[in-house]
Amino acid sequence: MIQEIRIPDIGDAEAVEVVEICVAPGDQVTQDDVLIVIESDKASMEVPAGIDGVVEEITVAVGDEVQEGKVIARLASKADADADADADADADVAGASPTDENLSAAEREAPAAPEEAPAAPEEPPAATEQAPGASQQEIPAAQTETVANAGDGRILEIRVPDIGEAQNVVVIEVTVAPGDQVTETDVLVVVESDKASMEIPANHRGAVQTVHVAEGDEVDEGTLLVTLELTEAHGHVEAEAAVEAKTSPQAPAEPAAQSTAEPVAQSTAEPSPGVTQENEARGQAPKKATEVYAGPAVRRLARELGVQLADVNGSGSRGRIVKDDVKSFVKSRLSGGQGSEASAGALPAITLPDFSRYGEIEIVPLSRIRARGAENLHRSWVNLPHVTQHDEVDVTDLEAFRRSLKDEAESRGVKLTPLAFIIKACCRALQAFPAVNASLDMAQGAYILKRYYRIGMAVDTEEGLVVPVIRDADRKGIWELSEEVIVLAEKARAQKLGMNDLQGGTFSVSSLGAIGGTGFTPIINAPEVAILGVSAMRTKPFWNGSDFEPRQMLPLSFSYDHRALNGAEAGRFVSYLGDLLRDVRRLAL
Ligand code: CAO
Repeated sequence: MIQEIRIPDIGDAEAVEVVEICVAPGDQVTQDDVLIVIESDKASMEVPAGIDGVVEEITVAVGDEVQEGKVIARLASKADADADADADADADVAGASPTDENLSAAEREAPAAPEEAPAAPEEPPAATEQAPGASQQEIPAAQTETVANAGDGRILEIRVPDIGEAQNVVVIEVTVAPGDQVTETDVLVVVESDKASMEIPANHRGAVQTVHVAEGDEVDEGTLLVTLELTEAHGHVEAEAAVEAKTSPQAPAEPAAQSTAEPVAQSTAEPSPGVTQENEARGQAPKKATEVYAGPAVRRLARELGVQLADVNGSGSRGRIVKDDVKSFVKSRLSGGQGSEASAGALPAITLPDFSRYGEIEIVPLSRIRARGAENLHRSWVNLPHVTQHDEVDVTDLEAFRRSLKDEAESRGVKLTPLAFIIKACCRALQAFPAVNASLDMAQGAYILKRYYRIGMAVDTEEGLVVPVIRDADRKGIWELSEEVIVLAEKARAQKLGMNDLQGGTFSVSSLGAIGGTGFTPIINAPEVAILGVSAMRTKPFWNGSDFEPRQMLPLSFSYDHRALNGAEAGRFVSYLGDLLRDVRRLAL
C-alpha cells in the first residue's frame, strides 16, 4: 500500500522552504527516520516518515516552497506490503509535528500509528495527524530577566523558555563560554527532550558573563542558563526597553518582561577568536560554535560520531550542515584525508563545569614537564591501537640470587633492584624479536628495525614523569645497568637530564613495583612500538604438582602497538622474557 506523506500543520507560516532531503527512492525507513527538513523564517522542522516502509518517490526538491498538506513523499508501507501485496490504495499520512509553539498538549502526545486516508490530490487535508517522536529544531525567544547594572553594561539572565509539556529537558550543547561576544541570533545552549531539540539564542548583543549549566544537566522552564552583560549600543530595541523599564537600584532582581526578540535560524555573528583546530589547520575563516547551522538530527548524528559541527562545512542552502556533510567529514578523517593530523581535534571535547558551584577549589598550573608529558601520552593513546598483555613470572630464583649479591652491591655502592635484571632480559628478548625494537613507518608501509638497544626508563619525579634512556643497554652488565638506573633517576629528579639522556629510546620499561599494584596499562612511548610495565612482586602459593609452595611472582604488563605486533607475537615475546627472568642463568647463554 502506498502512503503519501504530507507537510504537517506549520502554524502561522504560509509557506516553508525545503532545505534538506534526507532519503532517496528505494531507501528503507522506519517511522522516526527524517524524510526532509523544512524551514520557515522562525524555525526548522524535520518531517519524519511516520511509518515503517520503503521510499517510492520524493515529490519535492531542495529549495521548493511548500505549504501545509503538500505531498512530499510516497512510501510503500512495509507492514502492509508484507500483509497484502495487492493493496495499492494511497493514504495520507501527516509526517511531522509542527513547532512546539503551535502544538497543543494533545498533539504533543500524539499516538504512534499513522493516520491513513483515501488518496487525495496535493491539496491540504482537512486535518493532519502528528507523528510521535518527531525531532524538531525550534528557536524560541529565551526568557530574560534583568538582574543588575554592572559597570557600564546591564546584566541579563537568559532562562529556559516555555518548553510546553516537557517536564525536564537535557542540555545537549553549550555553545558559548564566559567572555564570548554574542549577537541576537547566536545560539547559547541547545536542549533536548525525548521529542524535540531546541536552540536557545541570546536575543541580545553582549558578552557572556557566566554559563550556569553544563552538558548533561537537566533543566526546566525558567532554569537560569547564561548571564549576559549587554552591549548598550547594539542591544535589541525591545529588549532594551524591557531592561530599561525593569532596572532599578531598589529592585535589582525583579524579573523583567519576557524578551520579544525575533529569532532567526542562522547566525550572522562575526567570527570569534575561538578558532577550531580544524578550521585553523585549513587556513579557513574561524567558525564559532554559535555559528553552526544544523538541525537536531544532524546535531544528534554529530554527537554520536564525536564530530564537532564547527569543523564541518555545510553544503545545504545558506551553509546548512546536512547529514551527508557529517558523514563525508568522518569518511575523510578515516581515510587520512584533510585534517587527519589533527585527529585529536575530532574527539568530543570534555567541557569543564564550574566546579566551584559544588565546593572549594584550587587552580594549580601544570608543570612544564607534566604538560608536555600529558600531550605525548595523549598523542600516543589516540594514535596507537594499544593492547596490553599481562603475565606473571616466577622470580623466586632471581630474588634469591639478587639477595645473595646484597653485600657485594653495598661494597660497590649500588642498590641492586630487580630493574637491572629486567632491563637486561628485555634487551635479550628484543634481540630475539626485532619487531619489538622497531618503529612503524606507515607512509612507507615498513618497519624500521633498530640494531641498537636503548632502553627508556620511566622515572617518577615531583615535576612529572620523565623517561631517560640507557644507551647500549644490551652491552652493559647488571652492575653497570644498576649504576645507570641510579644515576639517571637522580639526574631526572634533580632536573639535570640533558637532551642526550632523553633521546633515541627503542623500548621502555615502566616499573611501579616499589609502589604496588597487580597490573596496569602502560602507554607506549611513541614512536616506539611497545613498553613493559612492571608491578609489585608478591609471594603467592604455587602448585608444583603435589604441593603448594610459596613463590615470588612478578606481574608484567606489556603494551604494544597492535599495528606493529599481533597478539601471538606479543604473547611469545612476553613468554620469552618470562623464561629469562625465571632463570637468569639463561642471560649468560
Ligand atoms: N616488586 C617489589 N619490590 C620492588 C619491585 C617490584 N617489582 N621493584 C623494585 N622493588 C623494590 C626495590 O627492590 C627496592 O627495595 P629495596 O630497597 O628493599 O631493595 C624498592 O622497591 C625501591 O626501589 P626503587 O624504586 O628505588 O628502585 P627501582 O630500581 O625499582 O626503580 C625507578 C627505579 C627510577 C624506575 C623508580 O624509582 C621509579 O621512579 N618508578 C616509577 C616509574 C613510573 O612512574 N612509572 C609510571 C609511568 S606511567 O607508565
